[in-house]
Amino acid sequence: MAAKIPKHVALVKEFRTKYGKTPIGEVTVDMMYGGMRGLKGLVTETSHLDPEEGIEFRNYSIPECQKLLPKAQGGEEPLPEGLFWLLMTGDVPTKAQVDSLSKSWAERAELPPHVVTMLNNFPAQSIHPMTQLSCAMTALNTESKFAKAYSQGVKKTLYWEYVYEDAMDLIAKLPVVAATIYRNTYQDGKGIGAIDTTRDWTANFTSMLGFDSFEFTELMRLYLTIHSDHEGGNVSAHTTHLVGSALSDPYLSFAAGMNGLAGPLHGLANQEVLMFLTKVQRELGDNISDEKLKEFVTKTLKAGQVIPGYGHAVLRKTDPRYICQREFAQKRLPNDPMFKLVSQVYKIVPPILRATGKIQNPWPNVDAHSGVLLQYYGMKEMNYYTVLFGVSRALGVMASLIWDRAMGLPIERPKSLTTDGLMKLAKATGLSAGEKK
Ligand code: CMX
Repeated sequence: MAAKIPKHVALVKEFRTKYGKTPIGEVTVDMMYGGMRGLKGLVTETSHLDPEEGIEFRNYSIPECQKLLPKAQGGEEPLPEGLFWLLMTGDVPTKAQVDSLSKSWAERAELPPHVVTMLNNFPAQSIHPMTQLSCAMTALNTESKFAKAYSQGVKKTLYWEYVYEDAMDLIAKLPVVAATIYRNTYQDGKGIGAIDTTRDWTANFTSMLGFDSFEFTELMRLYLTIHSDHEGGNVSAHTTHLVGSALSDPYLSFAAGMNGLAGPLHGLANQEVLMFLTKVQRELGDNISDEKLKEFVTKTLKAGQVIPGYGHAVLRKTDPRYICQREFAQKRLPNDPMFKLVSQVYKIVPPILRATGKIQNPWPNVDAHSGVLLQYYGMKEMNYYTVLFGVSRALGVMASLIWDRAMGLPIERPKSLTTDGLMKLAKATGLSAGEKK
């Protein structure tokens, strides 16, 4: 990083000097009222989302990452450590480089006592796991090396080094926080065990959760790799970036991003999908006919509800993150009744959504598949699923935050307008209800 950053900063400087005034696309009135959909207004170095091809991590697709990134001994899925290395540097790491990250994260994993006490004092059954996660990550900012260095007047060009240290600590501590939440909420709160510095990040996490099967750990390696980054405009990534631009430390920035991930239109959709599938099973029983499923989906839409796990603001085809989870299921649990239902939903839902004429993307996204895999391996607590998404998302948003500070990006502050001001700018005339005298 220390060698790459000055080169990239120099490249951007030259680019801005020569092309700084070049317009990139346009801003329409619809974009401003429509959640800024399609508006090109952010720089994110770590990944790019193509509407047709899906996510590319530093130009590598998911199948390429599955092939190229180092694996655990005896494993077939990529280690998330390798993905983090790739996001940070743009290089595919060696196994030795990945092992060094595993070791470093294991050594940094210990939580300060006040965070453990806080988590253990929560009435866990009545506070959503995502709320517990957000509170714990906020309280961890006592550990921020960046906040300390900033208060001591560190030079701007060195910010990234302290953000890097915080990012490494945060990623290391996150599975311990997440496993504590799981144990406190769904079990007796005991038995989380100690971190083993010879094991990888995911193996330590699944063992703290209490899931020791090799297959579940492999699933989690894949899961934690593919949920990490989805370029910069999604709610959790954009929020982390925005809050970080005020120089709030990485813990505060990440916690803010997690509050966004907790929304049902974003990360909470993985919980909602399993609830939807469970409701289908409860109401329609086993061996559901296509006709009955169609009726159920149509009824859900008529009631004004979304079909969770379907649709996307950028993607215009089946999410490759859905496809790789489907392939995992086809290989390991082809006869699972819930997987069969997920496959049937995949066949039935897109034509119905397309027929509404208003839904831009009728295809499934990442959240449509993850829950069925988790429940197969015994993790049936749906309210917890978004926490797993959050653990993975840390890899992407922290890598981006380091680059934000390395590039010296300023505080973010786009211009907003009132409708009145916007109408004047658009030279709007001939309006009836909205026209001003
Ligand atoms: N079910 C029902 N209606 C849907 C729909 C779905 N799955 N997806 C989109 N629509 C509706 C929208 O609500 C919108 O309706 P109104 O015009 O009445 O408000 C209309 O179709 C147009 O929406 P769009 O332009 O196709 O989609 P957006 O970019 O506005 O929204 C998303 C994208 C993901 C929020 C939306 O598809 C959705 O709500 N999906 C279900 C929730 C979900 O799976 N979220 C997870 C996304 C991935 C992630 O971030 O984790």
